[in-house]
Amino acid sequence: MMQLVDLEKAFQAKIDQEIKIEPKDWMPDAYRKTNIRQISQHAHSEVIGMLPEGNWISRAPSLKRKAILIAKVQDEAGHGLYLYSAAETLGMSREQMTEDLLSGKAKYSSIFNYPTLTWADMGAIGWLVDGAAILNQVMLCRTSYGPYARANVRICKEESFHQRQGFETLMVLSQGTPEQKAMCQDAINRWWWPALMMFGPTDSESTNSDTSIKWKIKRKTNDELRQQFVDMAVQQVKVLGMTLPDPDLKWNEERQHYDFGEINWTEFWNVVKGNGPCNKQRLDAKKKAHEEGAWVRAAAVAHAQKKAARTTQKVA
Ligand code: FAQ
Repeated sequence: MMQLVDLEKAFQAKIDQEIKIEPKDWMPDAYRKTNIRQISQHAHSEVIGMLPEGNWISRAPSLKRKAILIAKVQDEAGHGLYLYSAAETLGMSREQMTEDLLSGKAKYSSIFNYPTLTWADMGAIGWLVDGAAILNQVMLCRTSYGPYARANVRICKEESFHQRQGFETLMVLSQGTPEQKAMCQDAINRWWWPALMMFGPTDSESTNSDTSIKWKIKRKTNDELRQQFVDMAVQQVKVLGMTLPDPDLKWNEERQHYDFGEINWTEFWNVVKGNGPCNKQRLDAKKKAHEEGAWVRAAAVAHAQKKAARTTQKVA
């Protein structure tokens, strides 16, 4: 029988050779645990992430915009489902994940605890929030756990459409009336810093990065991805004819990157700990939807049981 230390060595060798880890493969408990943690947080983010945009479906400025927004919000629900399924392959039940979310035990992305005050926020979320999410998820298409990597491939295909629709929404506003231009700039101002926080704490404060990089769950650090995002956004905002709300943004010839200002980490941790502007509202909405959806889950189970019983009868 193989010793634990040999199993661990064989596991790391597989990771080093870029062989995906699949559900039935041996894996260290900590690898299983941290994947469950990250994948379930990611799933919760997609699902809670529907709420700020869902807020604008009934107020979209045209039928076309409404149809696009509905499709986008539905996509986010789908992403949540792919991810919950990926986490289930590691032995975590969907019920447990939901319970952990509703009790406040499980985290979801800080970004979804900010309010959506104007229609321009739909553009800013698409451009900045989906934009930040894509950078992260493109990296996660190559994550070492097979089901999570494959879920991210599907997610990224849809997410790139989300980013473009957001940018296009802002593009229209940025070429509109003075009020529309001001609304566009205001949304960028409010979403910029929270979008930078999405990448997580700075590398020196990131508790999970070292092991996640060793196991190729993450391929880039939080600060590397954040820098990539800043460099990209600085160019894109010029196309909009708008500005980013950071007086310290400046090209650094030596680093070949843009320097940027200090992130308000006190605000970040405050939001992560549940004290952001909309944390309570988001969880209350999710709890209400869960309670009101109980009959749908019961009906789905009853239908599945009936179908299974019929199949068994036919076989007999
Ligand atoms: N918010 O040690 P690290 C989307 C926590 S999807 C809240 O660096 P890690 C789609 C972290 O969990 C957006 N908590 O952690 C969409 C950890 O606590 P723990 C979500 C955060 O895991 C668009 C602690 O801080 N994407 O937007 C945050 O190595 C539009 C220490 O941090 C994903 O979830 C945060 N921002 O790196 C939907 C992608 N950052 O768990 C609708 C997958 C960190 O030890 C509309 N996740 N924390 O108690 C990841 O890539 C990673 O988990 C990171 C964090 C990069 C988010």
